[in-house]
Amino acid sequence: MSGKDKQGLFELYEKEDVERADELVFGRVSDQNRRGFLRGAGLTTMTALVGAAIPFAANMPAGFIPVALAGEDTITGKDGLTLLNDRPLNAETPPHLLNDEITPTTRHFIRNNGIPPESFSPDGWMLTIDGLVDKPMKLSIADLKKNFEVVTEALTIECGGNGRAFFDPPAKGNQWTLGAVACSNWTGVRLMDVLKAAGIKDNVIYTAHVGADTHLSGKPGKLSLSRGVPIEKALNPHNLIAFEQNGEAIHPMNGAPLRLVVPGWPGSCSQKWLNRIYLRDVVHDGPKMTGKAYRTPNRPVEPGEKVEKKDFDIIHAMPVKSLITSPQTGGTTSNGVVEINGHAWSGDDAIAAVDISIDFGATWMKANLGVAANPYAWQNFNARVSLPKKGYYEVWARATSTTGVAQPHAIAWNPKGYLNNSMHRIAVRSV
Ligand SMILES: Nc1nc2c(c(=O)[nH]1)N[C@H]1C(S)=C(S)[C@@H](COP(=O)(O)O)O[C@H]1N2
Ligand SMILES: [Mo]
Repeated sequence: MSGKDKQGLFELYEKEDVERADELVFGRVSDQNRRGFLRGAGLTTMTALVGAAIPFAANMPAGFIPVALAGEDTITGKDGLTLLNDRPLNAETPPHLLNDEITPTTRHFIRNNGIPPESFSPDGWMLTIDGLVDKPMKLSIADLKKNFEVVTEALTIECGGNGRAFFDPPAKGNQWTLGAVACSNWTGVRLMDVLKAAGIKDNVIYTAHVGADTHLSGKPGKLSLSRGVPIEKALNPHNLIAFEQNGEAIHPMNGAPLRLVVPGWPGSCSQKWLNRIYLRDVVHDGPKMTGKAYRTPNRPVEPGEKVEKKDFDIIHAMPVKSLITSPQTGGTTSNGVVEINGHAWSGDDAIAAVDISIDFGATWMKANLGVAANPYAWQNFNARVSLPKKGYYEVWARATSTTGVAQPHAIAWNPKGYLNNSMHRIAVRSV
């Protein structure tokens, strides 16, 4: 990918590389099509960005960027998200907007690697199951609903790069702070049931997932991301092929009309706009499966150290982590009392405890810990703390998993900035 491809629209237009920007938004601008009509994938992206349909989009001349976009972060059907990049669209949720036990669709983060498909229509959407199976299948969403048990579960999805913004030296990529995580209700069928119906051949070791989004380059057939998981993980009963998010159609930017949800592992395993799963007898090698993508060093490294490809391993389960969602950092209390609320989660494990400190980690108190709605749902915690006198405090939260692993104070640095599970700190002033 060239440096230009990585730049956002605002930047490109600002640097007056208008043609390039147009090409990215409107598609290739040929001589006949000099005006770069806004349509197709460009229109989908632009519509999502401005937060409404654009009735006169076809009149929009090349080089124009909607006025509404200047300084705006509105995305249709999303509320209060922070835009990190517009091409591809990436937006995270501020922690205090993640306070709900079940994340509303309006607050579910967006992590796109490419350009979403133009049509999110469930009618006629087909999912192919093939590769090393006894009986390759092509299933409509109606077929999925008819032939398999439909279940609803609250499932945590966290991007592998959540927390990247805090790495020093910095890591390239979207500078996620804390909000590339969500726990929505997902309705669908179990991946396990569908794979078993197709008949998993004995030599299968890995899945491969394919979605209908296209690469930023616009090259036909070039995928932006195609990841997979070991077949043992794929057979976990909590992985869903989902067609509903919080009881409604999936949000277009969260993978409508059909997506995988593989909770507990990097969000990238949860293919959006899912149209094919194939089974393989080798570790899948699709885009973002190879090289250093979604991999961390398999030995301790120093911050900034250059690590060779062979010393990286594919990330499996996400680490133990917690997030304080109330109060909002920077808040004040006039009676010294602070009601703390948040969530904790840990890859394939559950949470055993969450501890809270108001004295920079010198002493800790146990938070009340809720039970998960189901395995792979985050667990809520709450605590009431009294600040002894007026002044500046930090509230820290530290989760411990059922396997006895706790969150660290500092980031275990890695070159690509993955898996930052250091403790969440918020500032509170007693006034
Ligand atoms: N087809 C497709 N699926 C995808 C992606 C993508 O770019 N294309 N991004 C992945 C990544 S990296 C993450 S973290 C999750 C994010 O899901 P969300 O955008 O619904 O929050 O989707 C995953 N599934
Ligand atoms: Mo991700």
